[in-house]
Amino acid sequence: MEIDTIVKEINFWLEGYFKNKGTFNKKIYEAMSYSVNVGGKRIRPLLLIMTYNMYHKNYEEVLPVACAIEMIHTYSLIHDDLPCMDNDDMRRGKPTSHKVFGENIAVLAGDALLNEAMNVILSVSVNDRYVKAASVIFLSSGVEGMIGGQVVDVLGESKSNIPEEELLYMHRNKTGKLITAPILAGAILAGASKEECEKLSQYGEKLGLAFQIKDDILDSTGDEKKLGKKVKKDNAKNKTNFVNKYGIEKCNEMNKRLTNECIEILREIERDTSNLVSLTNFLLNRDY
Ligand code: GRG
Repeated sequence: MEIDTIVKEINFWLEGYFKNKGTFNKKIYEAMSYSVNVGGKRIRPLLLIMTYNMYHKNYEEVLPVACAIEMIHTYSLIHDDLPCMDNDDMRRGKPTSHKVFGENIAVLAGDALLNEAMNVILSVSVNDRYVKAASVIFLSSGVEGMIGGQVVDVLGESKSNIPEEELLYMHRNKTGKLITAPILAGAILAGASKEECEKLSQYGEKLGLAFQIKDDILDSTGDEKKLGKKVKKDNAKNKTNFVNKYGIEKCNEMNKRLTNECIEILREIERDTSNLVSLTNFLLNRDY
């Protein structure tokens, strides 16, 4: 399985999805497509496909579900960039949705992507596994997941040093849940055993935390052009993150330790986990 080939297939599906859609409402498809197709590493759909592919070769069957998660992720980025949230001008190397389409259309484009993700998943759901996978995905992006974490993030803006427990809650939910969800959904869709699902969930939780720590490291030391977004935002807002709480060195150590633990868990699964191992290592070493 070539990672580049899958990314191309994901991009092809996502580009095709919005083509020739709409009448008087055409603008909303344009805005949705703009943010989805302007770039992005496609980590979440890749995680779903790679997990599913450990069990079955025909990953094309679950490609729409994988792409639906990318729609949910993109909705969260559009809303996160709004003036009432982080107020960012650049995302994925291009002007943010509200800069291009205005705030009203950007809000609607985010809402519409979440809604469309549900439509996509429902339209391909042929058995109980899809219902279970959908439940994982929508619980993870909701109040007990991504939105819950974002609430703590927003409320934390006025506090300069939030306790470790709250910081972990914030990141496990805001970022971590939407990293674990595609892994678990991929396993459920593939019919993985309960034990394998448990192991893959543990892997996802550690990967999600490592992903956020790396995100904080890149926010502190990364290159704005490579990242395609503004850096050092947390310090400007006096917001607690892993780097300003523990320092770069400790964060690098934590990141390496979590990555090794992720790989250990993958080794305990008696399947070909080599693609997930490669992706895990890529996420540790990435500079964008
Ligand atoms: C519902 C009003 C309302 C707002 C929702 C839920 C939410 C706002 C925001 C979620 C917070 C958020 C943006 C989390 C994502 C954190 C993160 C590390 C994003 C970057 O992900 P990458 O690196 O980005 O995978 P690319 O661009 O590569 O896909």
